[in-house]
Amino acid sequence: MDTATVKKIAKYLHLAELEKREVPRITLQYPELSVEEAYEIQEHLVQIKLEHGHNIVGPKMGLTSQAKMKQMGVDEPIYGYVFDHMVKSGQEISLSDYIHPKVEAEIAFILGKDLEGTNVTIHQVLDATEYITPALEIIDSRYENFNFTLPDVIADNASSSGVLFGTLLQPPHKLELDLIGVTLLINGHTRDLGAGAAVLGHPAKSVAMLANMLGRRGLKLKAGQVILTGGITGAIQFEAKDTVSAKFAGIGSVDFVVK
Ligand code: OOG
Ligand code: MG
Repeated sequence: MDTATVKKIAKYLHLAELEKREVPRITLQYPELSVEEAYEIQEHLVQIKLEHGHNIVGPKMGLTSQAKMKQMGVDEPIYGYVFDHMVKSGQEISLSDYIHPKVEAEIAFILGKDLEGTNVTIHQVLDATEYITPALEIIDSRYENFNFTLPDVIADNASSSGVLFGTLLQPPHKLELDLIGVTLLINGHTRDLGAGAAVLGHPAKSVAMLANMLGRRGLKLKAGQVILTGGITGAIQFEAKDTVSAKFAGIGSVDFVVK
């Protein structure tokens, strides 16, 4: 795929995000699109967002649990980027800011040191992690009916759209992150549940895999970045007036109300 086409597709996806409009997935027109080319499109999309004055909060992992892979029909973890404009600080979100949003409960890592290379281990991740905190990620695929193949979703920055963090920050050392239970509730009703181990056996493994995927592209995880490790449960659609909460054992909760 030539650079002009890569750039054209990145612009197409950026415009869909800006205009909050669902668009046909790109593999309908480019059925041969490879994972490698999809990451090139994603890099251009990231570049466009940087040129628009947005800053990267951190890369994120996606499709790291069986629940998510089964739900989306994709069987490989991917990464994308969370930007500062996606982080919601209040407890209210507006449905009109999204196309067809869904929410997922995740464990986020805040790095105190860089992580670089292609053989980064769980131990190195835990050593480099300053804090962990609970998060609710709002994903909003730019594709019609939230329907995509692996290259489509990679090019679309892994459906990244919004994130809310918990208020409690804890160093990871005293916690058993794989054993942290989480329930995802809408209007007080449990809609899904799981534990940290749903994410590749241990959420730190997701960060290690991310570091190694970036390492293969000559990139690294940087101190200060906040990393989402991937939805523990399936993603749940919400409606106006819903109250959405994720309750995590021992690390706090995250809530928002939909306007
Ligand atoms: C892709 C984004 C996946 C996660 O946590 O699994 C993701 C999608 O499902 O639309 O963020
Ligand atoms: Mg996610």
